[in-house]
Order: sequence, then C-alpha cells, then structure tokens
Amino acid sequence: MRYLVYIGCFILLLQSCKIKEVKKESNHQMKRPNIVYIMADDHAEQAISAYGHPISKLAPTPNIDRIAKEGVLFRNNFCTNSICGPSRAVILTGKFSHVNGFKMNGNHFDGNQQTFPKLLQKAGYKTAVIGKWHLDALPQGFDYWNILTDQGNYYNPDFISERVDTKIVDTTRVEGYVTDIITNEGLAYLKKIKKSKQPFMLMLQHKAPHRNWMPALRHANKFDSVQFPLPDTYFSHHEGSKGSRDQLQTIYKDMYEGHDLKLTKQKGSSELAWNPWKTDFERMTAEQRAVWDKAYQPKNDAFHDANLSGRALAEWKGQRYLQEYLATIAAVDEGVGEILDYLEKSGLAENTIVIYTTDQGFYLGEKGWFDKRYMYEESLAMPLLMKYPKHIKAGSEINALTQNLDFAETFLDYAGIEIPKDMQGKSLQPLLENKMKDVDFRDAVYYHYYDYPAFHMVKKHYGIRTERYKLMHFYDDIDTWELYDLEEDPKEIHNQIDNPKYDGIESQLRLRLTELQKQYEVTDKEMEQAPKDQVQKAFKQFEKIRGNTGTSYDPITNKETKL
Ligand code: SGN
Ligand code: CA
Repeated sequence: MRYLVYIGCFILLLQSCKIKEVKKESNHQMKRPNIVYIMADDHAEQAISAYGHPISKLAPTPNIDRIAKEGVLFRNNFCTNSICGPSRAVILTGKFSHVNGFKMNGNHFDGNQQTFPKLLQKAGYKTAVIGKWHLDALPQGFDYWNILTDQGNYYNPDFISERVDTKIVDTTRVEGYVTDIITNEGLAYLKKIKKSKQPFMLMLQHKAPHRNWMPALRHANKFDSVQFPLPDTYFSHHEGSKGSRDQLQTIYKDMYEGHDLKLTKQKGSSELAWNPWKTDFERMTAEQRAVWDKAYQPKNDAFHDANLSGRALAEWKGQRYLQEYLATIAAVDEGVGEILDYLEKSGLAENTIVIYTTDQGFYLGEKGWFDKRYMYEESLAMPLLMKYPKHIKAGSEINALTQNLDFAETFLDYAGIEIPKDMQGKSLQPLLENKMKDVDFRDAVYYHYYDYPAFHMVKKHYGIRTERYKLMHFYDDIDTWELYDLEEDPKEIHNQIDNPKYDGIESQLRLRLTELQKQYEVTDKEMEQAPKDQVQKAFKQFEKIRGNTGTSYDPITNKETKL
C-alpha cells in the first residue's frame, strides 16, 4: 500500500513537472515580442521632427516622433547602398548587396535565399508584408502578402497578392490614396492577427514620399503659405568633388515642371507642363482630378503671374519641392498615429516592438540636390526610431554607428532565434538594453553603390565612414578619392584628399577600408566597369531629358537657360 502511495506521488510529481514545462514554454511564447516594422520610401531625417532639423520644425511629424519619445532615436544609422531595392534586400538578408546578389534597382531578388522573415516563420511567427516591395520577385517567407506593383502609384494603385484559398496570384486596382490604403490594410491585419496565439511580424511599407511626391488630396494645400529654409548649400559649388560633378539630380536643373513640380503649362489651364510619366495623373478618377486641380490651379496661376527667372526661379523650385515632399509625408505620419493608437487600444503595445525607418536618406536641397545614391551624409543616413516598452528606455538616444545590415539580426535576437553565422551585421539588442557602450559597437561602416550608368548618373563609389571622417572612392569611368572631416565640415563641402594635414588620417582610413572589404568579402568582381558605350548612351539619354525641364539655372554664372 505504502509503495502504491509512493508511486502515485511520483506520477503526480512527474505530471506537475510536465505542466510546468508546458507553462514555461507558453510563457516564453507569450514573451516573444510582436514586431511592427514601418518603412517609408525616401523619408529623410531632415523631415522627421524628432531629429530636430530646421525644415522639419515647420512640418512636424508628431506621430513618428512618438516612437522616439516612448523609445529610442538612432543618431547614426546608415544604409550600405543608398537605393531602394538594394536596401530592402540588405534588410531582409542581413547581408551586403554583393553577397545577397541585389546590387542595383532592376536586379532580381533571389527569394530562395535565407531571410529573417523565413527564419521567424520557421520559429512559429506569423509574418506579413503590405505595401512597397520592389524586388522583382514574389515575397517568400510571409503567411500574408499584399504588395504594390513595382514602384507603386499614389492614386488608385495596383496591388499583387496571393489568394489564401487558391494560391492564385492576382493584381487588383484599389481606389484611393496609396498611403491611406496601406495604413488601412495594416490595421485590418492587426485586428485579425490579434486573435492568433502566435507572435507576429508585420512589415508595413509605404510608397510615400517617393518621387513624384503627390500628397493626399486633403493635404494638397497644407504648406502653401510656409516658407521653408533652403539649405545654405543650395547653390554651393562643391568644387572639390570630382565624383559628383556629372550628376543629374539638381533641383533647378533636373526637375520636371509638370511631373515633379506640378506646374501647369500656362495661366488658366490645368494642363500639366512636362510630364513624361503620364500614368501618375491619368490614374486619378475624374473626381480626384477635379479636387486636385481646384487645389493647385490658384497657386500655379500665381506662379505664372510672378514671372520669375534666374536665382528667384531656382529658389521657387526648391520651395515647391519641399512643400510637395513634406505634404506627402503628412499622410504617412497620420497613418503611423493610427497604427500606434490601435496597438495601445488593443493591448498589443506592451509586447510589440515598433520600428520606423525608410529605405535610405534623401536630399532636400542640400548641394542643390534631390534623390539619394551618394555616400554623403543626407542619403547615407537612414532614420531609425524604435520602441519596445519595458525593454527600451523611453526618450533615449543611440549614437553608435549602426546600419540596415543589423536589422535582421536584431529581430532574430529579440525572437530568441540564433543569428546565422553568415549574416554580416550585428544585433542592436545590447545597445538597446544598455549592455554595451555606443563606442564599442562598431568603429566604421562600409558603403558601396553600384547603380551606374542609371537615372541621375551618380557614379559608382565605395567608402568608409568613422565617427569623424569619411573616405570615398569613385570609380568606373573616373578614379577619384574624397575625404571629409565631418566635425570641421559637416556639410561635406571641402574635400581634404590633397590636404597634407590629413595624410595620416587618410592612410589610417585606407587601411581600415581594406580590412573591411576583406571582412565583408568584397572582391575585384565588385569593382567591374560598365562598357564605355553604355555609359555614353545613358548620358545622351538622360541629358535629353534634362532638356525638357523648362529652365536650367547655373549658380556659378548666375545664368538661366530656357530649354
Ligand atoms: C524613379 C525616379 C528616380 C529615382 C528612382 C529610384 N524617377 O526612377 O528619381 O531615383 O525611381 O528610386 S521618377 O520620375 O520615375 O519618379 S528608388 O527609391 O526606387 O530607388
Ligand atoms: Ca527609396
């Protein structure tokens, strides 16, 4: 009898252990955070008020800022290759462009390779991507996906998705404004997934504020009466830089009057001036177009009346560009607010990591430019804001040199998944949880841009950036080095490569650059040159487009050319 009691107790003990184990596991499951990754397209730090730039003070982003207020702002986060598809491929794989195979827009992403969404999915996460994708391959590793075709369109965009029941891939046109559609889709997903027992990871990827910067109808007049401060390098000559001399991305030389600046041909008419990609406006319904014209015609008529030329016209173009770009961001910020509100309201917020970032930085008139691509600060910088209540101290800042290369590793780390050895970045978790000092994280970042010859004709270059210095090498049909002292010259106007004062710094940087190339397995293959005739052909093609921009202003001679 006694023995029976012992055996009974033993069985009970075993059972309770088992229960404890299951409980422990389900606790662990519960603890695994959800991830809401919100990414805009071309959203510069200068246009996020949490970063404190003068432009953003006049066009604040209170909802995006909330993420930093409740969490952390990264001050030195950089991309590895400042262009759309490549940045997205780096984020998915945690590997540099030459390793993941997606070096420039127009490449095809090999979706069969290892990505962080696949690893999360394998570990029991529900995964989804909604919005811009731009990788010329259907998403893999997602339980749900609904992506824009190619670059996507602002009004009445087409989405590609896979039907859950039949697995048939379909393209559907959705009426409305792209940012609002993506936000609503995100909210619908959150409402559905909330009931799931599994943790989830949602990538919500906006088209805005990508060129051609079309705001929501409700924001079409938002900044009409605001005078934005044009950067003091707006007319800079930047003569020490041979590497950037031939670019075709100067606001007062290369912006299309209709497509970009939304100008009409003449007073009293709603017909747009030079507008090569008609589809952006032709997609609008008659009602949408009528509201648009009503908002734009008075300001366009006033422009025609003013009869501006030369420097004044060049300045006017900068203003119109900023008004358009910042008004386009307004809907993104509203959308972020709706997502954050829903996370709060639904009780999801506490166990959800929220990230706001973009695929790369952007020029808002610095050096006279728009677009990105360069390793100079504005397009190298990639805004990054993150919150995770209880784990990340509210209102903190991180100054470490971080990169989009680190995102995959960070998500895996937080999900308790081992980081694969072949990923090339580092988890940000020790920084976020104050287990590592900023200076100990990374001493230098490596950058490499390949997309040449291409739109805007930014030459191929690679380089290294440390906390204080930047060394860049432009190659292919040019062979020139640039060195900047970011402390003395944060706007990168004075190339110090020939200044003997910097000889010592230069050799240290060159040495470290070579080491990084070795570490990241950059080979001679990555230094390949494009066929010369291809470069010449591209120049001719793009210069011809430049001839359609209405006027071109040269700040050196103070002369305007009518085109
Ligand atoms: C389009 C834009 C370019 C831009 C590229 C790449 N022109 O071609 O200005 O550099 O996309 O952007 S547009 O007139 O067609 O808008 S990226 O974000 O996809 O890399
Ligand atoms: Ca982009």
